[in-house]
Amino acid sequence: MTTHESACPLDCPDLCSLVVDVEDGRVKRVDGGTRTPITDGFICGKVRNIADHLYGDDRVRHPMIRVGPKDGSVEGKFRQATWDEALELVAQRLRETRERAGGEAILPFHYGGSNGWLTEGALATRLFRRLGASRCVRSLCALPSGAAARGLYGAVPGVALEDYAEARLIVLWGMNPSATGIHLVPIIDRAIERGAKLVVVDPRRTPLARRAHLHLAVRPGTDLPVALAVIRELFASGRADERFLAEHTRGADELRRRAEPWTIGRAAAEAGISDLDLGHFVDLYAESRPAVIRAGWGLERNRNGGSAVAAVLALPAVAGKFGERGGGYTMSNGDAGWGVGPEPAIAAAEAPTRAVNMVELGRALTEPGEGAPKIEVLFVYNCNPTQTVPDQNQVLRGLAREDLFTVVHEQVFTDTCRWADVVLPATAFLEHREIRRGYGAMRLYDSPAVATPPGEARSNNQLFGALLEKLGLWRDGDPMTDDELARAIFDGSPAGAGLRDQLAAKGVAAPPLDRPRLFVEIHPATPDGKVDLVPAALDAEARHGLYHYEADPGSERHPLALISPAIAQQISSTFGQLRKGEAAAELAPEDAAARAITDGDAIRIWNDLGEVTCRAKVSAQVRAGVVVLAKGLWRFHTRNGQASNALIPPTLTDFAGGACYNDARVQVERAP
Ligand SMILES: Nc1nc2c(c(=O)[nH]1)N[C@H]1C(S)=C(S)[C@@H](COP(=O)(O)OP(=O)(O)OC[C@H]3O[C@@H](n4cnc5c(=O)[nH]c(N)nc54)[C@H](O)[C@@H]3O)O[C@H]1N2
Ligand SMILES: Nc1nc2c(c(=O)[nH]1)N[C@H]1C(S)=C(S)[C@@H](COP(=O)(O)OP(=O)(O)OC[C@H]3O[C@@H](n4cnc5c(=O)[nH]c(N)nc54)[C@H](O)[C@@H]3O)O[C@H]1N2
Ligand SMILES: [Mo]
Repeated sequence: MTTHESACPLDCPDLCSLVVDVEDGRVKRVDGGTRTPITDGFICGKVRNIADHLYGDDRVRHPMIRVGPKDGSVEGKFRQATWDEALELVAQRLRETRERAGGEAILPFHYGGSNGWLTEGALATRLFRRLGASRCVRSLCALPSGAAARGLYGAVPGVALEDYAEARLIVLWGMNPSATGIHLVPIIDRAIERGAKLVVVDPRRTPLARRAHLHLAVRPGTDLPVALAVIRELFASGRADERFLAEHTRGADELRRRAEPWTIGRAAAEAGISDLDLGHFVDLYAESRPAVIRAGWGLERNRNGGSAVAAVLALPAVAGKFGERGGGYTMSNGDAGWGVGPEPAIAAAEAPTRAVNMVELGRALTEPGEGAPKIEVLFVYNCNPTQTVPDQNQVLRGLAREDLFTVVHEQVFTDTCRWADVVLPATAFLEHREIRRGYGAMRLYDSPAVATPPGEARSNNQLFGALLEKLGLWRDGDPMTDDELARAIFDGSPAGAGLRDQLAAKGVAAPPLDRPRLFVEIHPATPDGKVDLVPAALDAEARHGLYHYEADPGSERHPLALISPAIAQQISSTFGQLRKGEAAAELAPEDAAARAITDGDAIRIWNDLGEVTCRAKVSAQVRAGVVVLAKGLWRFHTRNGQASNALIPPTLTDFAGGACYNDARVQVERAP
């Protein structure tokens, strides 16, 4: 038995440090380490049990090639192949398609939220850039949030999660850390013990909402008017920090003008909350110092998402909450001033080939549009599009095309693999090296492979490196091995040497400024160093201008808002194969009663895009008018094999082209 230090690169803000016991190349035990300050020796159940994922029955162990028609079934549809045969087939299809139809007939499809600079950004990107393939716009998550945060503040980190212990008021806005980043919970506990107040803005009574001093159970997609009303009221009641606004921001008058229509009463009515509660929130926020807003991703996943994030992030500037530990906001902490990135490892320039927004995959595969080349090869890695992309039925219609050649590089046999022409076995973290920086915890790891991949699994870089060579797209001096790629990343800029030294000495690197405070150690990274409250670029890009509210898309036929939040046992669809048993959709007691639905009934949830049949859970934790069906469900979790995405429109956020997962509007009835 050997024991190794590692880190968890899965898509979670916490970036835990791990201690891993390995015997005969197999992972035996995983526990929390102490090198990430917030991990503090404990980790989530998902990663503690990762051996079930690594060595379970669903693991893809060998390459497989399709032998039967594409109908989504598995039995008799695949045969085992050697890597040589599979690689030759894939290389030949890529070569032939590019020569005949052009590179843009090839679409790489990858999200890679759970991947770092070695397995997301390196050789795959180089291969597809050199092929002149279509570009995949990675829009499943965080694009509007990132654009809003950078528009207002530039590329700077927010409040360190450790510093929440110092806050007197913590606002969790569209964020459920009890499932999605559990290490913030004990820090919030400590703050509460020291007298801090907690406010939660969420359509659900999440575990922390149950303990909050104030829970604003807003209707999905109404955060923009709520935040604008807070801004309006702060100005109107003389509680805006006019001195701070004059010195450190631009656009305050314009923001105030745009917030003007949103009185407390009007915003509260739109959000379906009481004016008293909203007024109470303004008072709490105005009076508390330090006050911190943890903006989650629940905020962005609707038609108003970009403007909503921008308005929420404007609050600490309007109220003058910066300048002390535990005051301000946190969105993503990915921009912690690392000064290094994956581009030098990619070593191939991006060309302006056709861009396909991931949200629109179904349409791109079935109706490419005037003049756009037809997609003939789809190469899926680091992603499970049948379960995570909007408009599941259109995606499935696209994947069912017999003239589409689909390659899926995967760890486990996901529902997307069912539609592949070639399935290739992929390694998981702990089996390959990874370089990853956190987007919550501000740390960076270079974690070695510590376990032997089962079967014939190969890493992304092994796969894409082999294809670069086979296709003659390899060039002299290209970094190819993980060592060479890592060297390119750290040698690629002056900051790299210091990070490498830290990694060598401590196994973890901290950014140049640990726990930096905005307006103390760091300043907005905007061109003039001020907070830009109405950034011109976002205002121009936004569908109807920044801070414009688009009304609820509900209708009489489809009155209920379906939301699909994260659950503790999975990361998006990852680990879903281990969660046996049928999923339940939660609905509020009044909505259930109106439809004669009782707990445990089979129900049908539908709209014009599709339907899901599953079990009902009648729950007082959901506000009226809202149905909850977890994100990332697998086909076996529901009675008709469909997931929430069967009901989610492939529409885009007001700016930055993000997914509108929480804009699905549905009707529900007892299943016959
Ligand atoms: N265990 C676990 N951890 C994860 C993940 C996972 O799947 N499982 N996913 C990871 C990823 S990819 C991400 S992006 C993060 C996401 O982290 P979070 O942002 O915490 O997760 P979500 O569940 O997407 O949304 C948070 C909350 O927003 C609420 N919500 C939905 N619509 C609205 C709305 O319109 N307004 C407001 N105010 N709230 C709304 C939901 O009820 C939910 O409680 O978590 C990461 N961590
Ligand atoms: N309905 C609904 N859908 C959603 C959301 C929602 O709120 N509602 N949220 C969205 C969010 S926040 C996100 S981030 C996306 C995530 O969407 P996806 O990127 O599709 O994420 P996962 O479902 O985790 O699937 C990732 C897959 O990559 C594989 N993988 C992991 N590492 C490697 C590797 O090194 N190599 C290869 N080849 N494969 C690897 C995993 O086994 C897994 O099957 O989902 C989105 N989908
Ligand atoms: Mo995400």
